[in-house]
Amino acid sequence: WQERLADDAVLLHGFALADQHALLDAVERIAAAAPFRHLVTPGGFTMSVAMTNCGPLGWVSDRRGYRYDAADPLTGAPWPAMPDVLQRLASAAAASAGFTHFEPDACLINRYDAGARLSLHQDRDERDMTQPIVSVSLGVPAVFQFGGMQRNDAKVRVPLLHGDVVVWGGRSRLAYHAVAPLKPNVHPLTGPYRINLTFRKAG
Ligand code: MD3
Ligand code: FE
Repeated sequence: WQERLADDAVLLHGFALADQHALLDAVERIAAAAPFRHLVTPGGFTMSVAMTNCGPLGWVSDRRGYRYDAADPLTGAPWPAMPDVLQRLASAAAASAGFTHFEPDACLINRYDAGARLSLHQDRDERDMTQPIVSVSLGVPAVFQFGGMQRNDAKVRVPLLHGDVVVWGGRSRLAYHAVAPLKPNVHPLTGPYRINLTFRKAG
């Protein structure tokens, strides 16, 4: 079922369950070509979340800043192609939340192990803020913290479970958000990990 989290933010419970095996197979193949790595922030901190990407553009961070790049800085090669199953799931989820014709050109894959977290931030490296973001959660559950347009606004805690999909657009597109430190846990399909796929139209 669908749950409204905020203006233009919708949680689609279990939306990815029918594709769970295909999605995790795809993540494994992508990571074989573009391995998970811990990026460094412009401030010099190493992120606790391990990341890779697929699709025409990948999100990267280093001492010079955050940006989207067509090449994997680790190998110099283009990011692996976005598998059809991922592309179709993202478009279907967006459409189901009212955003038609969503064609992502970037899929950031975040891998959390116990203790890994994402501190409070906005997603503002994309060109067209009228395009939504679709996020797919797989494996170990996490607590997502959803705030407002200002860093200090109150936050709502939203548990995100295996198979959940969230679509953020419109008035929620620039909301602050974070992921609380992952509790040690095991999932039958991912072991100790939480995998999050974040689909964006970046270019
Ligand atoms: C709310 N990832 O990679 S996706 C990120 O679970 C990121 O790995 C989280 O935030 C994760 O930037 C959550 C959910 C998400 C993404 C974009 C948003 C929530 C958002 C943009 C606006 C508001
Ligand atoms: Fe984000």
